[in-house]
Amino acid sequence: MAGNRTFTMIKPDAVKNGHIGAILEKMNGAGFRIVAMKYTKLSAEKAGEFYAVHKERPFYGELVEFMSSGPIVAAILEKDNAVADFRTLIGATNPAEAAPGTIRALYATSIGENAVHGADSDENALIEGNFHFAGTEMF
Ligand code: FUP
Repeated sequence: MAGNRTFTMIKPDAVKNGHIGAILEKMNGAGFRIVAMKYTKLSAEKAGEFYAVHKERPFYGELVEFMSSGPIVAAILEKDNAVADFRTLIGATNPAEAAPGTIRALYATSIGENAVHGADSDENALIEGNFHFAGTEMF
């Protein structure tokens, strides 16, 4: 059975470009409830740890540099079928391929600076949520 929580980050490009409010509105409008949220910044070390699964990929260095380049919004969101529905809402990794109206189609600038993160499985949603919010009160 699909779980009801996912994990997201509004990435440094979208924060810098002033899209936090619009993106949160899209999430709320699609029926996601905020369980936990914070405005924070990843160190290069923490960003590297978060994306460790991509360590061998050619874009890893740039990804870590970008994700630690400025503040982000990290959040745990709740909705039926959260992981799959959220990935539909954000659109394809490459904004050029993202469906019209999706968050990445609207706000991402490139495949590397693609506005938002969405967990890709229930298991990773839990791991990533704990990465940012272990010990934090959830609502
Ligand atoms: P997604 O699950 O859609 O976030 O995509 P991936 O897990 O495949 O990639 C994670 C992040 O790596 C992307 F958000 C951006 C970066 N990336 C690149 O910079 N270049 C690529 O070719 C693929 C991913």
